[in-house]
Amino acid sequence: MVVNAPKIPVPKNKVNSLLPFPLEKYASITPNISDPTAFTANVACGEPNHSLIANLRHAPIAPPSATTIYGFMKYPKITPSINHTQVLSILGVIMRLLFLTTNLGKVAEARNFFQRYGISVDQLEFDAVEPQASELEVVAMSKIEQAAAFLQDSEDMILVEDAGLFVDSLDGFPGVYSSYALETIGNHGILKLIGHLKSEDLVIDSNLRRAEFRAVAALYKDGEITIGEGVCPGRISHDVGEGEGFGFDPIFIPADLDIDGEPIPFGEMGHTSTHGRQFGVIPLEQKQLYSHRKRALLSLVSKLDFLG
Ligand code: ITT
Repeated sequence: MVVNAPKIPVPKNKVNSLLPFPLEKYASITPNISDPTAFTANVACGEPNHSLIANLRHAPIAPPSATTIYGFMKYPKITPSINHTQVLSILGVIMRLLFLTTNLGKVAEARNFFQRYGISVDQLEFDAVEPQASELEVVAMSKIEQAAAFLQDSEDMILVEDAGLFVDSLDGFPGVYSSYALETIGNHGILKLIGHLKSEDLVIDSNLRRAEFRAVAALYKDGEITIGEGVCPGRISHDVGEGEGFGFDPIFIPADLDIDGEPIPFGEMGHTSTHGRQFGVIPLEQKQLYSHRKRALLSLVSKLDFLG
């Protein structure tokens, strides 16, 4: 589908790299049918193979006057499947996400995750009231509602994410009381509580000490809230392993993963493994392969059309 090239003023502050010829020289603009927020435009002059990539805020079939062009750049290959976020990120137009959390470890993981989408993550800190609820999702939703009042730029997004460690033999404790448990009894306290659960047999030992991290992530954008959930099964170690990690990382050993990145039962040899090491002692990049937070964010992103 080809529409006539519109004459549109270019917002200079959004221009990443302007091609050296006037807008009237466009030959055609080809909307991206699979993604109504993006299109490519071929240029009739200039160096061969140079294309223009722009961003259409509304549907491609909208009249040209409804078009917002964010910028232009040399793009040697037209990629029909390019999506809104990729266009913005190529153009250097960064979307901003405010992460409501007091935990810098969580901010680092979210930054690592969102950078591939061209989304910057800033920490948002205020005294949020945390409801004493038994569901992580209720806590996350309540925080989003409180944080929405602080939004200064309506283009920004807000992220909250609530996680907890659930130990099988303790009926899910500390669960939603994870922060409190960490502050009071700490990692050594958790080890003491299950200190009697051990076996020479690694599979039996692992099953006795089975635990999982769970995370619920909620993202607010344009008045809508999207929720994603993630789980990371594993077991509690016998000692505390210090390193880059935070919170319960020093006592949590994730289950090995199969070739598709899915957790497998204890006793089977995994395609990906920490070889019995805790989250606390492995680098962040490695933790991301297993992380409940990463899984919650992936599930969230899969529900967001604009991230494609
Ligand atoms: P915010 O609520 O301000 O975001 P928080 O540290 O209280 O920060 P959570 O409520 O999500 O974060 O987490 C509850 C506890 O579980 C807290 O003590 C965390 O340190 C710990 N925790 C969460 N995710 C973790 C992870 O990936 N690794 C280790 N511990 C984690």
